[in-house]
Amino acid sequence: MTTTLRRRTLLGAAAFGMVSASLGIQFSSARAQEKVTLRLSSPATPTDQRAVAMTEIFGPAIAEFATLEPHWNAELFKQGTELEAIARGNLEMCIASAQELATIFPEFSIFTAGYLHRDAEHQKKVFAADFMQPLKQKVEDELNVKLLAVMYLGRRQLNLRIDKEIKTPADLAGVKLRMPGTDAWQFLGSALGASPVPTAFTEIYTALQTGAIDGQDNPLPSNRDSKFYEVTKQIVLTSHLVDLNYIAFSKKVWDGLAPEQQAVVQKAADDAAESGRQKQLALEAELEQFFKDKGLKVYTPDVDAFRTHVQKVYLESDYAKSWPEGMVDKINAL
Ligand code: KDO
Repeated sequence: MTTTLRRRTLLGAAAFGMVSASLGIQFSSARAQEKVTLRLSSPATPTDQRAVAMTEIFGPAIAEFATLEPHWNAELFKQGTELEAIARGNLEMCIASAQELATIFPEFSIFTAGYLHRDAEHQKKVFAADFMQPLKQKVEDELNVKLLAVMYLGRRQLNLRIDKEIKTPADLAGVKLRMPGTDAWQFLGSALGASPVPTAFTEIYTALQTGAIDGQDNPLPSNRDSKFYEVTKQIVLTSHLVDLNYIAFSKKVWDGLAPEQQAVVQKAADDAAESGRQKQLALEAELEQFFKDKGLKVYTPDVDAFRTHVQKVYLESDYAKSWPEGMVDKINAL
């Protein structure tokens, strides 16, 4: 129901965006010499490796004909509203999650399922696979958004302010686990065995500090960047989601670029994603010690128990009914 309503509103917005798009193209060709401004909005911190890659690699690579204007910490648009802003023609770029896309295109919920992607390399292969093409095309045709590249956010781990040792999903019963606001995220929290609480990324620190939540889940680099270790006691290495974001680009702006410029934008996105991926992987490998030095307990639970439970919950869910036929097998086979 939520998905249907959101889909109608957004696809309407995209149609409106198309009208202003044609105006925009005339406008931009009239001013062919002027640089395009690409406003990018994301809740990521400026020190996040995705942000660093966009600022240091993507921005300079397109500088001849476009200016990247990034807005971090959700300063321009609230987390989860960015795709709508692009569809309406109010924003040019964002770093979108599959969970946000799944609110409009239910088939994207496949990428929100716990223990599906194996690692960063697998995630990259899935994005490049033939079976991904119709999904990308649908987003482009219906929402006016181009998904240029997949960014590796990292393996999500539980990060709790409570002392209780967590070995299996049963140990999370009653634990108030912050998850982002969309249904697919909330579902992941329940699938882990916890009681999910919707909270925006920018509000996590205070919610942990005041005890409004018992914990949150994010990859180790995000936990360090946002200083969650100051207000939590433990990290449980569940690795329950090899998380991704897509570099999302306004189709309206894309269509106004010359083919050579489009090629430069595409390469810049690929290069930024690759650089961010490598840096994020390196950080994940070294940060366990950082958190231990900060006095947190860091340990591995019974990951098989989590995997078995979470996969079963997803396969039996309504989400699985929206997944393209045979896609789980194709993903697993890669
Ligand atoms: C989060 O809200 O926990 C999350 O990690 C979800 C991601 O999809 C992404 O939006 C991320 O926040 C932000 O980019 C902040 O790092």
